[in-house]
Amino acid sequence: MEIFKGIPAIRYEGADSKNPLAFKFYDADRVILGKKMSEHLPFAMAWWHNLCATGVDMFGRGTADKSFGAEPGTMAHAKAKVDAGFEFMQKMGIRYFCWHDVDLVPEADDIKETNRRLDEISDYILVKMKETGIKCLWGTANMFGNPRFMNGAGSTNSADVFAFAAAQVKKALDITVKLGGRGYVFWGGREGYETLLNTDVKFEQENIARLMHMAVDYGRSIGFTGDFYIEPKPKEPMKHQYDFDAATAIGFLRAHGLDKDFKLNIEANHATLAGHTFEHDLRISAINGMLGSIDANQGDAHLGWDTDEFPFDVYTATMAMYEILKAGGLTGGFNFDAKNRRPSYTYEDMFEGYILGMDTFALGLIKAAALIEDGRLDAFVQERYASFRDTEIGKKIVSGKTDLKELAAYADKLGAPALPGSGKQEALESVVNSVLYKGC
Ligand code: XUL
Ligand code: CO
Repeated sequence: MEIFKGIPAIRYEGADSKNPLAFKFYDADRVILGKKMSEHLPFAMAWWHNLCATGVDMFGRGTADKSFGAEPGTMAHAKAKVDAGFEFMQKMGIRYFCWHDVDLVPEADDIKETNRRLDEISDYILVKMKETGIKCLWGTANMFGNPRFMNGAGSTNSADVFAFAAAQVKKALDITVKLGGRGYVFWGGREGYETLLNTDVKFEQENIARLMHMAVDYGRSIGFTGDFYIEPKPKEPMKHQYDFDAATAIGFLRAHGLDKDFKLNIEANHATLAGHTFEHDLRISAINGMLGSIDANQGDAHLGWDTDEFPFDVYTATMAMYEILKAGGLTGGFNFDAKNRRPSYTYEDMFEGYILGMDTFALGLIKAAALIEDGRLDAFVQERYASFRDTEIGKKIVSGKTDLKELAAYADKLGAPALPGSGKQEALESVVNSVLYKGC
C-alpha cells in the first residue's frame, strides 16, 4: 500500500526546474572526475529523524504525524515505518539507511522481548532489502535515551548499567551483521560528565575502551568485517563529552589500541559545536587515515546547539567534498542525520528536506571537482612549503638529518630570515568564488 500518495519518484530536472519535488543538481548518472555522482555520494536515510521524529521539543508536542496508519508503540507501527522507509528511499533513489535499535522497534521492559522484536523486524527489513536492493550503511545502539543511561553507558558508574549497555551493543551488532551493514557507530550520547566533582574521568574513559574492545572482539567473532566508528561530539546532552572532536577521538582510539578497527563518523553540526569547521574535522580524520563516514547536516551559526538541519550551505558542502575527494572518498557514506524544522510537518517536507540535502552535496561535489581541476589551491599549497623541498637545509629538516646544533649554527650565519611569504588568503578565497560562480 502506497503511503506517500501523490509523491512521485524524484527525478533530476536540472537547475531551471521549478518543481519542488525534483532534483536540480543531483543527477545520479552524471560523471564527475571519472565516477558517477551516485558512486561518489552513497546517501543514507537516518531512520530516527525521518521515520520517528515528529518535531517534539521541550516547549511543545510534535507537529508531524509519523504513525503511517498504525498505532505508535506497536509492532504494527514498527512495520509501517519499514514500509514508509523503503517507499521513501525508493522514491528518493537513496540506497542506504542507518538506525538505532530503538528506532526499529518499541523498547520493551525486558530486553529479551526487545531482542525478539528486533529479530522480527530485521526479518521484515531483510525481505524489503532483497526486493529493492537497498542496503544498511550502519547500525548503532541507543544508549542515551533510557533513564538508566543518565550517567552514560560505557562511562556509567553502575556495573549493571554497563552490562545492560553491553547487551544492547551485542544485539545491535547481531542485527548489523544480519543486515550486512558496512559500519557500526558509537556516538557517545551521554559518555561524558556534568561535573568533575563527582566524576572519575580516567576510570570512565578506560571503561568506554573496555566496552569498545568487547564490541570489536564480538563483532569480528560473528563475521563483522566493516569499520567501527566513533562519532565525535563536544557537548549536548552532557556538558562535556569525551569524544570532543576528531583529534580527541583519534587520541583516545590510539591510547587504547582501538585504532585498527575504528574510523570516525564525522557530523557537520558536531564539528561546528566543537568550534571547528566541518572540513577541519574531515581533514584531521583523513590525515590520520580515519575518515570513515559522515553525518550530513548543518547547524545554525546563531544557535549553540545541535539543530540537525538539512545541508543548505554550498560553501561548506564544497569544502567538505574537497576534503573527501582528496582523501579518495569515503568507505562509509553520507547519512542525513537531519530533520525538518518543526513547522515543516508534511510528507512533502520530508522529501523536500532530502532533495535539498542531496542537491547541496551534488553542488558541493561538482564545485569541489572544479576546484581540484582548476588546481590553483593545490599549486599554492605546494609552493608554500617549497623551501623544505628545494633548499639543502629544508631537505635536511624533513629527512631528519639535522639537529638543533646545526640549525642554530645555520641561523647564526643567516642573521634574520626573510618573512615566510604571503598567505594570500583573500586571493585564494577569490579563487574559490571565481570557480563557484564561473559564468555568472
Ligand atoms: C546525535 C547524533 C546521533 C548519532 C547516532 O547528536 O548525531 O543521532 O548520529 O547515535
Ligand atoms: Co549523528
